[in-house]
Amino acid sequence: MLTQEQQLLVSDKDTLSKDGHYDDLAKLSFLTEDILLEQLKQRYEKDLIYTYLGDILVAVNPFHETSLYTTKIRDLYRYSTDIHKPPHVYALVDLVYRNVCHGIYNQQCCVISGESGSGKTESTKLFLKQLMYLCGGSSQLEQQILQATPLLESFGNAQTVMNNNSSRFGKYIALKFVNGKVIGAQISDYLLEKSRVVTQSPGERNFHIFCYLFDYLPSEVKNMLCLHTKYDYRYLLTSSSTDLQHTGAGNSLDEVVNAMGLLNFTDKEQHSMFRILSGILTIGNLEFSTDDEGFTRQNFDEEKTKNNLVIIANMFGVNSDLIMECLTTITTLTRNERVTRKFSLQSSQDARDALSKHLYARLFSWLIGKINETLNNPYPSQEFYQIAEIGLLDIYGFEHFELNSFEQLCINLANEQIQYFFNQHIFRMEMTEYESEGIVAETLSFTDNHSLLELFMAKPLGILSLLDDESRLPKATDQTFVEKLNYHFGTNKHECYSINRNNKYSFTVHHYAGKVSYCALGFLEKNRDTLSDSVVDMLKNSQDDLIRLLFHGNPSDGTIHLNNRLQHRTAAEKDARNRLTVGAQYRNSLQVLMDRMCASHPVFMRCLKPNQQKQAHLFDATFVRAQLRYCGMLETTRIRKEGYSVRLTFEEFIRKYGFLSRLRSSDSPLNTCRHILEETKLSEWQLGKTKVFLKYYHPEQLEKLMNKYRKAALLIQRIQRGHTA
Ligand code: AD9
Ligand code: MG
Repeated sequence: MLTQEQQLLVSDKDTLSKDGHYDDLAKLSFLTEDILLEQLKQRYEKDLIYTYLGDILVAVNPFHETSLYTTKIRDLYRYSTDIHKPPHVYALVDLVYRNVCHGIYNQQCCVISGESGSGKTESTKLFLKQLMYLCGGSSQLEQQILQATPLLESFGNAQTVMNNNSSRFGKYIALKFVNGKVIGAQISDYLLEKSRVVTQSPGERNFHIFCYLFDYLPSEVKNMLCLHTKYDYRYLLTSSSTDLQHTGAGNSLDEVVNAMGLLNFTDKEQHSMFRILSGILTIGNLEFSTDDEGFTRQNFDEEKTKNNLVIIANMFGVNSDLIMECLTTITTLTRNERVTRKFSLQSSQDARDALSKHLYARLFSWLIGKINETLNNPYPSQEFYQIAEIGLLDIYGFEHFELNSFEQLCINLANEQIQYFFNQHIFRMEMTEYESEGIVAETLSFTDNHSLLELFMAKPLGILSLLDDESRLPKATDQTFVEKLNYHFGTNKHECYSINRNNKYSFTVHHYAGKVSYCALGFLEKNRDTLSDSVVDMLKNSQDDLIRLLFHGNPSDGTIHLNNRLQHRTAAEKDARNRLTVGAQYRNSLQVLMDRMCASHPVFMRCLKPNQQKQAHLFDATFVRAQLRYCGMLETTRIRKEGYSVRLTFEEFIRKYGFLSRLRSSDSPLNTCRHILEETKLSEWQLGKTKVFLKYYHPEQLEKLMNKYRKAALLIQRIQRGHTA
């Protein structure tokens, strides 16, 4: 039997590979869901995890190390013009990179989708690494771009029941190129699941970085940070799971510290970061007790609590009495009179956890801003250089747990947006264009999720808007929010919504990937996401430069910079943004992402999860079938097979491929295109009113012809020069 590497190295001239499996399922003459599933299964069993559905790449997570990424294979997909190379993520990289080098598309994006644990982040890493390899692989900037990943993963990923290294934030990496060389990168992040800092569901963990502190820090540094063992911290044990053994997912602290060094984080900044992390863990251990009236006691008698308070004060660079005051009382200014009220036990616990979540989220945001500062090389004006961009989208996958909260709602909304974008591209835009250009093609139905997006996004009657309304009303509760949703969307008023009659806090949304019941407890608070003024003031005046900066205080020296986003935001913008709820900010950031993607030429990669047990060599056909179904994979394959996914205006086509034929100026653009196409001897193209319609495999064939013509032209030139010399 051939090894995986050999299987790939055997370049076949047919899409039917040596073992009788199809590399491109759009080439099958007869296609049903069963055939699609069976082909994927047979390939998966041979570790052929990649398959084409036309120009869409499907990857089935192998859940084990494979030999698919050796240097030999990396080289095989380097500047490859062979259209019959077996499917691979590297083939996708080669394609987008060639598009950059040949100036074919100036803005492209690679959209990697799939449910949680299906392999999006791993694919993104493989993509990025190969892309850097193609453009040189040795410059400092290329290394810095690659190093951003372990750093972000350590702060933004965590173990969930679906994935041991689950992304708890979304990211879009935009890479900029000039003449095939990478000249800079920018990372945009989407809603970090900060509630994980203070609580985790059963079987889940806090962000990796907290565990790394204990697994990898030398004991003298741990002593300096007043850290004990990981079993001593409530924030690490909230999931009732006491198993905090390293799962091998993610990276090591050494890698993270290395990455920080390479990305220009100073020692002082790194030290501050560790102190903040230690302070967050310790504040989680603060226990409160109540006085006779049921209010939180301001005096901590217990020795342990006193000690913790001293550690927190030390780590955060603030006064310990002030911390106590902030977490046990609230002072308001009414008619020029300061009124201080005592907190209930619950309010104190909430204030403590809010502080931890905000501090961590701001630290994460600063981290990204700082990375962006390093990766965003100033470059001479665009007027002189053609800058091309490749965007890479890696968001959190669709989630459906036993208990789904506000975070799952946001995560699933992002996945709905991506599915909508996919549908728009693959189906709707294609069909609209056939119609207007008078092209004959088979019409295909697909599951449109537009109505679901409306359910979430509509103003004023959408889930997010109603949540905002409730968040503004002082008397509103999570229950009144669900009542409003039930009133507006329940009892068959909206096809994607149903009421849960046995639970007043619960409602069900019919997502493209299945029904999800959300528990609205905590929705209003998570959406408001407020932090008391007194806590902000305290941290603004911290002795620690980094903390002061995170809360927009004044930095005392130049080593800790404001991140880009903060720097460039005017004071007015800052105020406006500060007032926006989490839902509203998220909606806006998704809109910006969509606009950006719509302006790009997209390539799609669909990751499939073979089983729910995260196991190697196990293909659960029912589970995979469900994924194929909700992603519309069968319809996608059909439209790739029947449709014309490449559409170029006559002018674009002539500009790109005019070289392939002798052009006559008297011909109309339409006739010129016809002339070129006839000369190439390609089949199955169509000409519309203003555009050439090509099959997904035509550009590769045309490029191959172009290469042949270029070589011939060079040869003729050389011969002519030889004659004249
Ligand atoms: V989530 O939405 O962020 O929760 P992802 O990103 O889709 O999810 P991830 O890439 O993290 O999933 O993959 C999950 C695990 O599958 C990884 O930690 C690897 O152990 C495993 N995996 C994924 N892709 C590959 C691969 N190409 N080769 C080997 C893989 N293992
Ligand atoms: Mg991920």
